[in-house]
Amino acid sequence: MTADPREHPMWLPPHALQFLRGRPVVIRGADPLLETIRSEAADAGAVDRGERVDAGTPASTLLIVPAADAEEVWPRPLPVAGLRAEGFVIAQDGDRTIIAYADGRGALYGWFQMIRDHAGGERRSTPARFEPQQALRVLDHWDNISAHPVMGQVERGYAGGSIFYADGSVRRDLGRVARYARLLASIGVNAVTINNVNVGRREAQLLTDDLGTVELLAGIFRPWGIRVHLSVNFASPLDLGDLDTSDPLDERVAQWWSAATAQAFARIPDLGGYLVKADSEGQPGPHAYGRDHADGANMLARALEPHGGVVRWRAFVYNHRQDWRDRSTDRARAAYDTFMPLDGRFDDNVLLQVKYGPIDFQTREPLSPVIAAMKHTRIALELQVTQEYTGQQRHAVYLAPQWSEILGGRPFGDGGPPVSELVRGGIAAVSNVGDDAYWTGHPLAQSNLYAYGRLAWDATLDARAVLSEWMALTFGDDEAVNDGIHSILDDSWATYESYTAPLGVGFMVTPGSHYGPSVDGYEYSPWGTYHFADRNGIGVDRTVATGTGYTGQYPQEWAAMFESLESVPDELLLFFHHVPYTHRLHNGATVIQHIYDTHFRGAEQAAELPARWDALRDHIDEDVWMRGAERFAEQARSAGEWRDQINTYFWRASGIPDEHGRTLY
Ligand code: GCW
Repeated sequence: MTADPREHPMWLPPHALQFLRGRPVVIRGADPLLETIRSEAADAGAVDRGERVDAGTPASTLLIVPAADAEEVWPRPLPVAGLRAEGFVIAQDGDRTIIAYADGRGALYGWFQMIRDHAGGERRSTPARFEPQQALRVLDHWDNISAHPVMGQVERGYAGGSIFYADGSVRRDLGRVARYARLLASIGVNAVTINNVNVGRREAQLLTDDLGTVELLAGIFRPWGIRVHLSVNFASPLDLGDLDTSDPLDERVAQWWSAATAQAFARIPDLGGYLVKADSEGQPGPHAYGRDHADGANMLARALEPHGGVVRWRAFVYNHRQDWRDRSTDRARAAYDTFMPLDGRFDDNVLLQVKYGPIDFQTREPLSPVIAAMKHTRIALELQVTQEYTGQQRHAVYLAPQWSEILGGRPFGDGGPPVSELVRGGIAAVSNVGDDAYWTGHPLAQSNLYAYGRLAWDATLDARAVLSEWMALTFGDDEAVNDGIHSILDDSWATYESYTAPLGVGFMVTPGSHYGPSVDGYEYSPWGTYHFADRNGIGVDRTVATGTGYTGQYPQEWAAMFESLESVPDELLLFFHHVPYTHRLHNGATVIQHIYDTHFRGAEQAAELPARWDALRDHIDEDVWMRGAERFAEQARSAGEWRDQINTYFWRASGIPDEHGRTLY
């Protein structure tokens, strides 16, 4: 595959596979994905030895065999018993390596694990067994075919246009999509949604007149074990068909979906299913007909069921035409209030896709209560790799520590299961990739894409270790780069949090673009995200005792922890409570002094980043370095703006000066 001159490689550039040159390889099995491995091996210059293993097989051979053959070709027993789908075992004996796989995807994932092992200097003298925690690991693209007048081509995309579409249709050259598919396979992603959840008229046609595009893209992803999903518009029978309704309980509507779905599967037999944003932010849904979300989701699920497809129905549903004067409405409550009464009513092939927090991908939010509450529904967790609220790929923010915290949260208390086990319907995330030369705008934002796949596969992986992996596979073995980027990214989420909205209150961003500070940007808005700051205090009272009652949506352990000022974690204080500026945090500081301290410190840390990046100049490709330098300058500037607006706003509101007499305006 030749690279577009305007495209820099992400991880796994050709030299990362150089160690395979001349290496004998035995690849056994008939799965079509083995063809992909054969051509990877050929590209890397490995020597194909066919399928036989005998006395003549060189000692240094790499064996890729079905798990059932392990005993025959390997001198010692391997832990292959009951290996689950997509799983594999890797072992080494002297110079010989074996990948014993469960199925084609297992073989492919084993291949990439072997490359990761090499880059990280990992030896597998003790055999290691790998199986994904989640069966579905999907990236959702918010790509439009024709550019949206306000949002552009990729909604909340910070890396240019779509890699799939240009000039109103699918791109003629899909080489980059193929390279993307390979990278996704290397991190274990096994599904991709190819269009935005806000489905315009043109995009809705992907399911009908433009199935050819879906077929084309599915064909590019297929050799990498990746199934394509479609975002569909609930009103399609009305908008695209010749029906006068899209009522999910109308037999003709169900028929329409069944027929359209059958037609789609006839051309794309491995289509993954549908993703649906219904009755949310202006998208159509079952409410127009007095039906509920279970009626809507099940109707689509029944169309998909005979073909093995799933419907991912999003729980991101709230009133976006709220009156700010109405203090009884709380956006955080909305998903639970809407969906909890439906628990147990969804068909088996419905996955309820829930954003990690109750509001909207904020830098800091408590976990969505829906995840623990809906015990009879398969929940899929939704993360955001694209940095809508976390610096828009102009600020370097490594999100894996946030995801680790989310996935490791235990809403039933320390003895209960972590989120990664409560979630049984898979992990989804919004992609951060576009047609930008560096793929993700900020070159370091590639680490988020990488880490997403790795954590969706195994939520217990250490975020810092994953970052090292990404660097080894991207920049090779260079200690200066490794140390330098760790020093930039390890605490970058905390740094970003410290100079933006304080203590879990969220938002305070410029309306519309969501970039940069605007303390009151959403304060009187119909979108329903408020901070309620006045001269005495700040925060949202979401307690059962005196507030909106939101804390009552959690299992008792967390409900009690959040309800009380004694036990609420500092970083979420203002999400749950309205307190005076003089309220003391567990760390001893008053709220107002904490705001000043974190904002001065955070902006200072951001101001140090350009110099840290400077130090790596001779170690990184010049163009990549230049792009980074541009971004770090912007981050330093923007962090200063955040600091000054937030600090000044709260100084003016509270009249309480900074203890250290630093500059306020
Ligand atoms: O965060 C909001 C974004 C919208 C997005 C929506 C969603 C696709 O601002 O742009 O729409 O979330 O998740 O549906």
